[in-house]
Amino acid sequence: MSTPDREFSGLLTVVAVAMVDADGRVLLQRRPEGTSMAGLWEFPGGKVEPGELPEAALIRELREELGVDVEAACLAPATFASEALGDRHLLLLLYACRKWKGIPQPLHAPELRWVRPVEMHRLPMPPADRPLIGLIEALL
Ligand code: 9L3
Ligand code: MG
Repeated sequence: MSTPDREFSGLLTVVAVAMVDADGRVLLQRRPEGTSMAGLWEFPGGKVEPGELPEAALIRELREELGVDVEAACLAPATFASEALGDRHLLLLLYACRKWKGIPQPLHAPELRWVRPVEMHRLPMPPADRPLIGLIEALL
């Protein structure tokens, strides 16, 4: 059998980032049609591949999804959340980042939005992301 390890563990590790700009706004992206949780506003990121370090996965995802370059030293572990996902569990690791190279582009998402933490409460977000808002508010 060639099922990857993460299938056996039942745990799907996902990394995401709260990019914070000089005005204290945070970048959210809308999940595309045809994906799970389409239309919901999420902290950008994605799955950690087997054997990949979480920070390396996030650097890869940010290049793919937003076209920005981030250094590992600029990724501060912020908090985490878990969510039941069918017969598996999703573990979402959230990093905070205040420094990157390039201007974020919606390369995968239909839309990006810079929002104040208070505005996040009104946006529909995936269940794992929602409990992270409070920490981001406290951080800013
Ligand atoms: N997910 C939830 N919140 C997030 C991210 C980046 C991802 N901030 C969930 C949605 C999918 C799973 O994690 O169920 C994998 O994400 P992706 O690879 O589809 O981005
Ligand atoms: Mg993604």
